[in-house]
Amino acid sequence: MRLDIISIFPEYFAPLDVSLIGKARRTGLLDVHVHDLRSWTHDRHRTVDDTPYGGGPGMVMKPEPWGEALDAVAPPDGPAPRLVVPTPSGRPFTQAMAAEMAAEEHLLFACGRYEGIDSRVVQEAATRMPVSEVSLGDFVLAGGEVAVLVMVEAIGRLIPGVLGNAESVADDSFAPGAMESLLEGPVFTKPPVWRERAVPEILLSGNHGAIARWRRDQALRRTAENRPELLGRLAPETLDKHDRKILADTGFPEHGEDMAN
Ligand code: ABV
Repeated sequence: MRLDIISIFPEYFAPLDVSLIGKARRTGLLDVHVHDLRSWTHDRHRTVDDTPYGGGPGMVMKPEPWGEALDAVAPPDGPAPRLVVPTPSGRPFTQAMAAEMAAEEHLLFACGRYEGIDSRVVQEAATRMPVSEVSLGDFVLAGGEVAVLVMVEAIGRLIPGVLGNAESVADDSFAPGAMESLLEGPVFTKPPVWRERAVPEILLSGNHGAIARWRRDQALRRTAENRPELLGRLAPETLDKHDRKILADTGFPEHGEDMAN
């Protein structure tokens, strides 16, 4: 898979040399190119921003450098990549979206700064390539760079061959179908007692049926506690009688903890 990233801070992407993604690049599974947006400016100050029409705080990224950058990295006469633009006003980025993007040949990430990129840039790009404006969550970053690092890691690890057998995608909390999208429960390794805390006895029992049941209980409890809205999305027939009893014990659906409490 080819990834292009356009940013005014190419140094932000040094982490892509490291660990899983770094290895995927070295083995040729990922071909990553980071571009400095300012290389498509022509003035002595390499200006990329200007004041917003209509007034208001902050600065907006000018369309001309972005237009030239997108033309250069995704030539109008060539095969079109998917353009991915992180913005708090985008669609929520999910594991399902990461899996779809992992199946693309070529992704082009555009990192905005300031109050965003002049809207005509995405409008025009969308006439010649698929565009996804995506949000990582309801918080505001200083720019799209860190969001792109997050997405590249989430997408990259889903490319066949990138994860080793030791890792493996199948039972991630949000892997489609994994534990029907419950959160994962707690995990333990040796030693069996650490600072007077014993590993739950059942995990040492060798009773694989009982272990699976215990893990599911833990997953249900943790999901009810931290992400009750996920339980609301479960098809009712995926919950057996024991599941329903565990959930009733947590107080679900009447639980509703929040910061106001
Ligand atoms: C992109 N905040 S994505 C550009 N959560 C600027 C801020 C920002 C993003 C996000």
